[in-house]
Amino acid sequence: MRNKPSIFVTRKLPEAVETRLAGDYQCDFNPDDRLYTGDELVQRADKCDAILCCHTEKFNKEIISRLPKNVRAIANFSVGIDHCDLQAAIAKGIVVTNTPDVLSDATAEIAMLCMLGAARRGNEGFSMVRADRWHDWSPTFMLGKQITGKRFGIIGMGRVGQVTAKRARGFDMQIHYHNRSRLDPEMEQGATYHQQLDSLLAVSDVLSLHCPNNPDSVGLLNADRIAKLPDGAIVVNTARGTVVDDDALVAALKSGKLWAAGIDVFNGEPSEIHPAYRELGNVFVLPHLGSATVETRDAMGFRALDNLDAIFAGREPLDRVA
Ligand code: 8YV
Repeated sequence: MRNKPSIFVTRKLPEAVETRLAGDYQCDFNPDDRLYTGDELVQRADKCDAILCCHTEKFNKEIISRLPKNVRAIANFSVGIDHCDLQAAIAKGIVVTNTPDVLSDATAEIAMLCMLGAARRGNEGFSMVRADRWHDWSPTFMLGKQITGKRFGIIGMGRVGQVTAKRARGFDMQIHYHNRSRLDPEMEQGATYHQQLDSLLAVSDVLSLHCPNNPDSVGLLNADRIAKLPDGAIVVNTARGTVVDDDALVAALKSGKLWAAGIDVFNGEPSEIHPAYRELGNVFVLPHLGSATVETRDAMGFRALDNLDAIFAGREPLDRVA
């Protein structure tokens, strides 16, 4: 009988996912969940047929070019593939897949948490109670911004953007969006399309970022664009830190141009984030928890495995990105 294909699994995955992996493949697991260096990634790929990795492993041009010939596929445990040089993978004949759809609900939930945390001063309130600094109540105590009925602007109306719009409608928010192309009316669900980004910015009481990290989106939310938001707007980022110019966002949060920001993803995450995000009261921060639910992480693992199963059965994987 032919040996089972061998998979290098770069991070510790949920138990149910590792159980299925162990049943169907020969696996090089990472039980200590150590973050491998680029050299280690190349070394450990030595005998595997495919790599199952996360966004924490940077498969850049250099690393991909050094991968041994036995590597047929890189199955990402993520929807974002900005950590993977797709052109380099194509040049080497390596199939790359991702895990769309299954994390849209979880990420939209985190976008709502970030929005509410920012609007209702979640960071200040939480810190006050925990540090035993809450000793009074008054009618004017810690007033926040109500979001019900306000305008919710979305940059990037893909899968996550659309689910987030649906959740925001639950707060009677009016949905506006900017996207490369306009959605069909049944997907738009009454949302207002803005072909020009500037026109979206002008009406975004809450601006929520849902675009991928690519050359077009790096630094997209810069000082000029922040200036076009309504005074007192709220910025929510559950996409990628790279979409934001941190100095510009911090300046606007300090000056009062923006009311607050709710941020789940950062430039330099996890440890090299802009220091002001740890200090400013009007920033509600989370450590990249967008897809971090039991249900979603299982689903992401199974989706990555479905892709590997297809590849090794000689079928086209559902989520091929290269
Ligand atoms: C994932 C994400 O948890 O899927 C993505 O692109 O940003 C996250 O929600 C992470 O990337 C897992 O590798």
